[in-house]
Amino acid sequence: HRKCQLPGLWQNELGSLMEIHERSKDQELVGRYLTGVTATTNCIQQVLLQGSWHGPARRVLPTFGFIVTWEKFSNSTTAFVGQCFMDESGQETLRTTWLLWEEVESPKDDWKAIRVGTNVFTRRPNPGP
Ligand code: B9F
Repeated sequence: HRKCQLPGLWQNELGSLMEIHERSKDQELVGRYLTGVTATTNCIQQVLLQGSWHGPARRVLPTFGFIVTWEKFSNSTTAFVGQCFMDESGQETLRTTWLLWEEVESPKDDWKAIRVGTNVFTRRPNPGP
């Protein structure tokens, strides 16, 4: 049966959009991330995402990880890890856990640098030309 695929357009419960590009033969994951939420106003911009996955031919329900650096907003970085799932109708979802490290002034402040959470992404139809 059909394997879960990472390439395409995805949206999570926060309204964030990500576009993962097709990369034949290797495990490379590259694309663009457009967050639906940000602490800074009027600054919602797309940034690069990069990672790797067990695909396309290797696993039916592949795990993956990718990094987003929010250079347009601030000096902070989010790492997402997760797995692609498929229901009986063939609908794919990505279940992820993320860690966000926010810039702090000194190592003594590292305790307040981290935020953690989960995001579920569902596939969106690719926009037409
Ligand atoms: O708003 C974040 C930010 C970083 C430093 C100042 C503002 C950047 C965008 C993060 C988006 C997160 C969520 N979006 C999503 O799709 S990444 C994980 C979530 N999933 C204030 C200080 C640190 C955070 C907010 Fe900031």
